[in-house]
Amino acid sequence: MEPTKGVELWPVQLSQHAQQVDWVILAFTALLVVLVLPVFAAMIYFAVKYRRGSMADRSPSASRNVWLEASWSVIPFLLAGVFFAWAASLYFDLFHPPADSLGIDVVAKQWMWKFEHPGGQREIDTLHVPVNTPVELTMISEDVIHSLYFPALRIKQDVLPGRYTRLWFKADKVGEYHLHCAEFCGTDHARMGGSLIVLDPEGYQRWLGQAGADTSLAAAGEALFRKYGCSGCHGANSSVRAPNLAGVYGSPVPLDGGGTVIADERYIRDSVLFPKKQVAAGYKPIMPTFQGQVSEEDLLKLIAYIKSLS
Ligand code: HEC
Ligand SMILES: [Cu+2]
Repeated sequence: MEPTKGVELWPVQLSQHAQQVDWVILAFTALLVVLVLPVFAAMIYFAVKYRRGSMADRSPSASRNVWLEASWSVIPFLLAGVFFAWAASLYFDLFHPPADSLGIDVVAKQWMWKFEHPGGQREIDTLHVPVNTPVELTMISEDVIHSLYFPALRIKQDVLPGRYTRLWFKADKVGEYHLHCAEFCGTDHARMGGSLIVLDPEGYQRWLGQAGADTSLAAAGEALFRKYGCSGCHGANSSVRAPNLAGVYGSPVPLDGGGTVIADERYIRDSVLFPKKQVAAGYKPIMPTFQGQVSEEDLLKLIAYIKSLS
């Protein structure tokens, strides 16, 4: 399958979400035409009627119709409100991935996209996913702001340094589609793209096998957990008083100085890079920072490992 070349004004609709986005755009365009056409018609009509030298009656109108005047403000306002609600609900969908989504990690850097599958398969600038399966991307940048854009899915999300962002989709057609960086990010920004390859489930399994990975993300994370000395403090038979990380992912952690925080990806990443920022209640702030030592990819592996302990 060749990716479509040239300008794609109306790319294929690769998901239900994409169809709905197109409906909003089409309907909103139709609404604008309906609202704007009478205005232009009236403009042309009055321009002709009251042209210089015409004999039209120019005396001020004696009557006023308040209801008519109010209606052309209120009706478009209400119609725009309907569109606001419609588009907002579509937008909110983007923040509610199904619980059974396939999680794939994305690390962006000048100028490439690195994708990591849970089984440890890695690929660059090409993303293989199974069809009809919700896929959730956890994304972070190693340098500047990038933005991952899938035209066929009608979704786009900034990828930031220092903070995870997410994107989810469910592609419903097998094939090869474009992905792009949609945020100007330096010299080779224009070349920071690649393909999204949607495979049937067997094809995806076959691809996973071929792509080959020695270890799953979580297992690679476990090795790093020892390499960086985390296990020296957090391990079962450590003499240091440090929290046991089993089950911590997704649960509330009481903090020193009050308050609690849900231990999500952000919290774990921050715990490793900025341990003093949020200290778990009942512990001394003795954890050293690993800033500058652990790469974003390794952080994602450590997180995969800590998640796997739950
Ligand atoms: C010198 C001992 C030490 C080392 C080494 C260490 N930690 Fe910690 N860690 C702690 C202590 C003590 C806390 C609790 C206090 C705090 O939140 O800073 C903690 C807290 C955490 C938390 C928050 C857990 C919770 O229940 O809130 C995470 C996640 C974490 N560490 C992960 C790691 C990872 C990953 C590494 C290796 C890259 C690591 N730690 C290395 C001592 C250590
Ligand atoms: Cu970029």
